[in-house]
Amino acid sequence: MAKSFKSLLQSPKLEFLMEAHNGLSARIVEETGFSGIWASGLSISASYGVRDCNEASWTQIVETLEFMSECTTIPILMDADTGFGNFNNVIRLVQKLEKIEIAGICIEDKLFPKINSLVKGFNQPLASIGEFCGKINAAKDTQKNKDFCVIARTEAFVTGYKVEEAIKRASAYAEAGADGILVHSKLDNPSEIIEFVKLWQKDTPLIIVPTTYNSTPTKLFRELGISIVIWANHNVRACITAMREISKRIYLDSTTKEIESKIAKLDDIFQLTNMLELKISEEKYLKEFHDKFDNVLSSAKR
Ligand code: SPV
Ligand code: MG
Repeated sequence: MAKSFKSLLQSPKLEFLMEAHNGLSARIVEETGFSGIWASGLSISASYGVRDCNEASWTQIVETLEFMSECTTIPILMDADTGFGNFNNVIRLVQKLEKIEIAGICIEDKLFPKINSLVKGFNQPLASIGEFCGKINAAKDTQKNKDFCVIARTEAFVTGYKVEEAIKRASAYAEAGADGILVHSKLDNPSEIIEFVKLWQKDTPLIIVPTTYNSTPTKLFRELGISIVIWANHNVRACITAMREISKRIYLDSTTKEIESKIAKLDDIFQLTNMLELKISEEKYLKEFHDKFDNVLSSAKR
């Protein structure tokens, strides 16, 4: 997994990660054809019904990732927020993630507990460059798989700094060993990203999250030489819209007749959760039991 994520990161072509927030959504992302998954902190928190400010514990998030990992065969990049504490928490996290075959982490240069970058009206203090570089070093020193990726995310623009600070931070993170830089912006246009790319002189690949500058043509990201675009929260948002619509219709109609054609069939669930494999295993492992049981039944009937 780590190797295949690293090749996405380093490929000369623009690649895409799609958000998932549990095993089912992860499987749907893979089935759609995406080459990788963004395990979004916002979306996983929202799916638990909590805020994206480290209200869910890191072990609760890792448990979700374990299901996602088991359900898929494409790499998962974990949105690891600030690393859930200091360098030592980052070490513990990387140790656990490698065991469940997560391809890499993305850590951001804010302070624990963080607050989602796109929420308005909150202070978003940044970590010192030195402390954040220590987390990157700790992650890189801990990983056993040489391809496990550590993405350093700078929130300089999000917290109101200009491009010079974003470049200073990203350069320090690249020098500390980050495999990629995620440069985030909350503007509704790509101007900060364009300014950043113009001044970026390192080879370290760049990742962006165009949630707010979503009307920018993808062609521009290709021209800028961006490595990966993350569609960060669109599956959880799709779920909210769909669940609201269906709940409301059933509530108003007191029947499901009208909406049956609009929702997934039960067979779809069985296929997504691979019931066929259970049938095959049952034939393999329970055959003897069934044969005996059938004999007992038929002699009882006689
Ligand atoms: C997430 O998906 O949790 C992210 C991206 O970190 S953002 O919500 O834009 O901060
Ligand atoms: Mg996040």
